[in-house]
Amino acid sequence: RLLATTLAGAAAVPLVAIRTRPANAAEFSYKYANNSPVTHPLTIRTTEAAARIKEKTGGQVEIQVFPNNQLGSDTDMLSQLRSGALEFFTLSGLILSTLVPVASINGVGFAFKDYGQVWPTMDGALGTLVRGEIAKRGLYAFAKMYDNGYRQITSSTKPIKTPEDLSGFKIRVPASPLWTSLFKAFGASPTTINFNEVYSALQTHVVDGQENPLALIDTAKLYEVQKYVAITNHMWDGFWFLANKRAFEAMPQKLRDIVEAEFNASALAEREDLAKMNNTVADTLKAKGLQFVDTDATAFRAALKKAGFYEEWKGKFGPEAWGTLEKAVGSLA
Ligand code: X2X
Repeated sequence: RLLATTLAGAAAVPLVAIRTRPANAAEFSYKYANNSPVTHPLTIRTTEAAARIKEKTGGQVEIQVFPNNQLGSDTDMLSQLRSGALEFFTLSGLILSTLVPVASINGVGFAFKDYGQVWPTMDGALGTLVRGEIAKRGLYAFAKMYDNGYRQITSSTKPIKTPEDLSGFKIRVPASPLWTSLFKAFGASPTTINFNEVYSALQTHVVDGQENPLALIDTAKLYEVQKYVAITNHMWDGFWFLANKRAFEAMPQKLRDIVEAEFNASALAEREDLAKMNNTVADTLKAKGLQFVDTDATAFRAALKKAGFYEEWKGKFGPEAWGTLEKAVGSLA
């Protein structure tokens, strides 16, 4: 009898009250996460995109931004994205390569001479090829990558001036076979550590150095725990803006178009921010006490060649992907 009463009571609740949202609630309430500091242009510009999306969809799409590894490490966030616990995520192609091997191709050492080669390549045929492979893994990559930057090597123990200085050097690298391979080819001793643990790993001397673009070295305050930075430009790295495909396709096409257009527009703005920042960030870091070391890229590149790095990765990526890269940047191996 108690059960009957409860059921009767439940049935008395008008169904329409359960199904109707308050007038101002979003139809799609999604999350976007990243590994970057709140002051980094990546976080600033994606946050702006989320605000524009809310406005342009009349509040139907609300995207909450979780920067700075608030939802965990890159590895954690990639799992969350795949399961659908997270709907949007920006990730370095090199780390994404643990799921989509060809996505690390932009990280081939010294592949891009300058940004004049980077953007036409990643917005062009090579980017299209990588996005095609990403789509096979339940994810969707928006057309425009966000810039991370050209990477430089910092250290707390000694200046790195030549490839020989890297011999046995304990350096943190992100979780990616290409990164480990690159620093082994230099003769260094690379350890895989996610970005959320880098500051403390440097502070406690688990490793003596790491490599990142100057914008991240500044915004993540790595200069507090590092003494030198060697300007090596050994690799260009960028972030794919990724969506969980199921979650993205749950939106009507009209909303999807707005979301993608706004995150793509913010990617272009973020690239500009970093280009501007590149004119000033070295002086900012010098003022904060970081000592700059110039290097000869030819010597570092020759060390990679001698170690068989290019031959190895040419074989791993295969003729189609490698050919597409070389068509854009010239002969590498
Ligand atoms: O983990 C890093 O070093 C970072 C922040 O540059 C990437 O996202 C690859």
